[in-house]
Amino acid sequence: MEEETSYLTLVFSDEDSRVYIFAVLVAFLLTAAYQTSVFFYFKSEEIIGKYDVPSWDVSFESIDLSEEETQIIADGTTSSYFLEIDDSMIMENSYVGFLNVVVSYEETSDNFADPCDFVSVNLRPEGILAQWDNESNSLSGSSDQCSDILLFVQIYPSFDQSNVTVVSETIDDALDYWSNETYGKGELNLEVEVNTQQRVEGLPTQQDTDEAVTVNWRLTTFVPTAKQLDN
Ligand SMILES: [Ca+2]
Repeated sequence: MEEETSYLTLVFSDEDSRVYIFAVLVAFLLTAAYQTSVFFYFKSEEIIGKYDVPSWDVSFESIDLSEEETQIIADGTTSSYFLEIDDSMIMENSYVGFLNVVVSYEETSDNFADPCDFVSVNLRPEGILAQWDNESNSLSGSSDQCSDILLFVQIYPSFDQSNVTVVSETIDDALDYWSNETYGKGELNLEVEVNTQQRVEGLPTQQDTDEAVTVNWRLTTFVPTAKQLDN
């Protein structure tokens, strides 16, 4: 202890040594300060950068298009209803989301106590690009109670009218997924079969030979917009 103290005293008592130690100390502190500032400056930029990709709230303005057609379908026959979906029908910057179909009929024979006919419908899974395997789809149905038959087809993937959050660099990237105009374009074919039912079979005055069936196509299209969210 004595020796060390005397050694240090010796070192610090020497002018050159003091200058040298001071210079080394300053150099060390400057280097440390520089490295620390570099770390915090550039690393923090990098860390912030990772969370700097903006989030977008994508919302959809829905526009429903409706077309209706009524046909008189003879007993025991099948008739097709067609829906043509093309650019003239779909507004610019809008896309085809999904389709609802309502098939309706009533008993129109005027025969006394004539029961409702049997109507069955089948939407052929072809003609347009759609999510034909979607589990929400309802492509066929029937009724013998004069009740409406409801069908549904998911056309644009994942579209259900609710907002989605997208992380992307630009607004165009955020809207890119929601800007595919190939979905839903083409022609759909709904087959409708009628089998009449009558109260008394074979009685000429009670003949029920056909039925009027109305098909209402309700196509939901959408215009997507994106708004940047505060991170
Ligand atoms: Ca009938």
